Amino acid sequence: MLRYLTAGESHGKCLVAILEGMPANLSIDPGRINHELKRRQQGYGRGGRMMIEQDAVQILSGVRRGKTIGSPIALEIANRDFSIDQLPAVTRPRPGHADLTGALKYDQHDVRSILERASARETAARVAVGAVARILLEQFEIDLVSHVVRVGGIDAAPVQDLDVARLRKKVEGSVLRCADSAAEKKMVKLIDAAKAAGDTLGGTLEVVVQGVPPGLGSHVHYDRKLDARLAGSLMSIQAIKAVEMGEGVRVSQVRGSELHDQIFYEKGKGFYRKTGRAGGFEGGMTTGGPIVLRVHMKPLSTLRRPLKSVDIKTKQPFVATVERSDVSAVPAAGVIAEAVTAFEIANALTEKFGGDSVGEMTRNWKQYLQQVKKF
Ligand code: EPS
Repeated sequence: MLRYLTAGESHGKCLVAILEGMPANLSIDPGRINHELKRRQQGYGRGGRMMIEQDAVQILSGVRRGKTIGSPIALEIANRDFSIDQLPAVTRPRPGHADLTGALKYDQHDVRSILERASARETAARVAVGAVARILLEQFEIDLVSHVVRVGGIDAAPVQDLDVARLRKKVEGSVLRCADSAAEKKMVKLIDAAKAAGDTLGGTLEVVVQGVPPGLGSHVHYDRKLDARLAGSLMSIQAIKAVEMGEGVRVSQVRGSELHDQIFYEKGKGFYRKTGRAGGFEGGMTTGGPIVLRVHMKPLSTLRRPLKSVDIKTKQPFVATVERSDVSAVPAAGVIAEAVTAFEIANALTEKFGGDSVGEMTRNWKQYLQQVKKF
């Protein structure tokens, strides 16, 4: 079983993560982790902070001569903007942020003590963990990518081809990680307009995973259902308000005959489906088909346009002051969603195939694929 913890504040010294349960003998290239960290820093609509930070990982433990040894892996990412002790106290909570509720709960009269940890900066640590999980997934021929399907009110044309390598080619060079270049141009304009108005924008992203064998997760108990674990993890990403799998919320609008993916069989090919409306899950287990997750992000809550709030010290209403912030971070949320998805799938793989060494896992994986093929 895999587990991890993160620590660190947005303007603290660094972010750290401890990842426990990774099998031994996995080659870890720090460059691979840094590649993911860099992807998270990109995307049209980000603010001044991303010009300051150049996220890079230090592996502090758990890796010897480039390979995991089964012990906890400690990862550190330094903050260039390490200024937490110099920054002024904050008494003006932003609607939509953790500010007010966190201050009430932890009895903090300087909201900075809340917002520093609530900040989405923490996701750099999660992306580092996800990058290690991804390296494990690669051993088992599992690949994944995210792409943006909506910013504000603008929708991209639905993607028909779910091949991850082809989708990656389409979105990786794009400023919004969007496969529909005409829609992307409109999204960029919308972000510019929101920026000019001192406002912010949310959006929707999709994560597509391919190569996952059938039977990860389990129907037998609520806390072993992989779709539920994934939904919880994705929902825990800052600013995410809804998560869908496959047809998602549309399942409540159609008849069963229009929804369920019918089952076919061919000798040599085995069991297969012609549709993927379940999003890759039945009974909380992977079906073996592509996993499609749709994640909805609210507009960021740090905006220059005044929203009504009350100073916690004076109890007087105030009008927000100008603050450095992103306008939109939907592409970054996609990279973070990939990371938490990679972690959950890697965790389910270690549960199914054993998590002590890569060799042991590989043997069990190959035998299981044979079992499924012969079934
Ligand atoms: C964030 C506010 C901004 C973002 C930050 C998340 O930071 P700052 O207050 O320093 O300008 O840039 O995101 C990151 C630092 C990051 O690495 O993603 C917030 O309030 O959540």
